[in-house]
Amino acid sequence: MNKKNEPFTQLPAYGKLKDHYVRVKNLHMRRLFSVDPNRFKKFSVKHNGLLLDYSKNRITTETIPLLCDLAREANLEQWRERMFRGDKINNTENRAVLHTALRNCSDKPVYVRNKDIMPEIRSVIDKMQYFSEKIRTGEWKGHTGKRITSIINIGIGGSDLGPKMVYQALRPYHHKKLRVYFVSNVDGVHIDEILEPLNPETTLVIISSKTFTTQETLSNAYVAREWLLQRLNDEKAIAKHFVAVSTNKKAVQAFGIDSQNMFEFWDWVGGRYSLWSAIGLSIVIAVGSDNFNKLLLGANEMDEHFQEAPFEQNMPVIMALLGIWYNNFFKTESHGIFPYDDYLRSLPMYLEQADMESNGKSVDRNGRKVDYPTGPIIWGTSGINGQHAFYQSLHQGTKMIPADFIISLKTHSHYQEQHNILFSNALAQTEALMRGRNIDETYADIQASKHRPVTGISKRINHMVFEGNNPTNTLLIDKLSPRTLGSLLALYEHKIFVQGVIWNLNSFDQWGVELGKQLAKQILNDIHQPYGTRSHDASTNALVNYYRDTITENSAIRA
Ligand code: G6Q
Repeated sequence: MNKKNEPFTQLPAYGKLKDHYVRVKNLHMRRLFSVDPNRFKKFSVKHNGLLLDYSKNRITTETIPLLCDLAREANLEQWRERMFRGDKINNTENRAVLHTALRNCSDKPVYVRNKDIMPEIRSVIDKMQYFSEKIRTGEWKGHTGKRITSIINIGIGGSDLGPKMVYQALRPYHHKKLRVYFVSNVDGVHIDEILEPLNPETTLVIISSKTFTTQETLSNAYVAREWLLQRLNDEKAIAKHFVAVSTNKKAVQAFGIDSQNMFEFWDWVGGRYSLWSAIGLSIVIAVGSDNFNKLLLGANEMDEHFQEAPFEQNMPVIMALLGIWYNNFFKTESHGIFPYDDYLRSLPMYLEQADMESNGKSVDRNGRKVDYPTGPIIWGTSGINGQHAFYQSLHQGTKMIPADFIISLKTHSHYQEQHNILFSNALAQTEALMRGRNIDETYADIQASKHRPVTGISKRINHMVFEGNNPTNTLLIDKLSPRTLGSLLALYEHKIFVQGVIWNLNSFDQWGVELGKQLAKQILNDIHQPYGTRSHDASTNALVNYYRDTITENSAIRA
């Protein structure tokens, strides 16, 4: 919110950006590069093992200062300060937003309700580390005296996507004798497939749920409990094979888990920002305390950069402002995330939640309907696979799709030439998206090609031309490690925060997921009734009844 509580579209900088947009919207980046050989130098920033090259964007030297003015007029500095110091900026839930405190590596206190929360945070981290070491060394034994070799994290949304993505990303740092599985879907085949090959005697189940009321998670947790008890035949086994991560002590106890085996976190940690908390327990078990601390450190270093660097050199601020530039001026609708690092293959899915659950909102923090586009559709997949799938549309479709290309400089694999191929492909894509290929170049390429078609070139030529001028950011990571990953994830978190401030949204609630949950309960109830339902619309009634009839028929056949 700015001082006069106006929408950001009323700010003076917005008006200037509108005029600026008219001047630059038709400029081609190919030309901008040809007239300014220093473009890379001007439009790139480096921090903590990350290099952001944003020169392949549709901007001139005027654009970034104007966008930074917009951020200043939207009071970004004040909002940033308010978040870090623990003000209740999640106004609809009356909560502070302090995932940054979870990775506070300094000795600065952080206050919530006049109490320094750092000692509590450190004590949970210590407890996680102590427990994880016992699992990693084999000191913790299962009910029958065997060491734990498999860990299942049962959780969904924020209690799944973050830990799963980090677990995959840090594969080279895994404990060699431990394997972590993630169950989220309430579709029984998910848990079935995971449990089937496992031995309950050597399996530890982590139930990760902030509220401990989530239907999918609890129902999977009961399936796992049943599976274990059927095989080990002793309620006492629960204590050795089940732990919980939650804010809800009572519900954890009601499930039968001793509070000694519960790892706590707090209402000021949003689900999708919680991998840094005890929700990261599966990560600590897999990669060890030192590596988890490095993950926190990397994030903390990005937090500091975000707080201290001038906007013009501030990585998350720049990425956020470029997003605003396309979303609100060019009116693009989506943003692609293309990691050219197989270990980051789940990053797009993680960011879909982080971004779209935070900023996919049409009412501002004061409850007023907004009249400007807010959060874009975030999507993507691992880059090289995408090239053979949907990149056609990026190059020659009718929609402009700004995108981030994320590439590691050094590989963890033994196959350097494979990495060279991967790297070349990533840069070839950003170059092609920026430059395109005009008609003369297309003719020349065809002439030079060994396999040139002898006849009919003129009929085909338009299909082979690329207009280019498609914007991309290139993010180079020195090497994917706990520390660089921490920085990368915090970078995106802050990007999302900055955009939320400018759009005047509360990025930390998620009311949009409630209605469906509520209706699902009603429909489940209808399915269990002995008669058909008439309480919904005609479509929903018919579909519910069709399903009900099918399962009733099936059970009659089975009986
Ligand atoms: C994230 C959301 C949501 C949440 C899940 C799981 O910000 O709040 O994705 O993480 O619904 O909730 P529980 O952890 O409470 O089971």
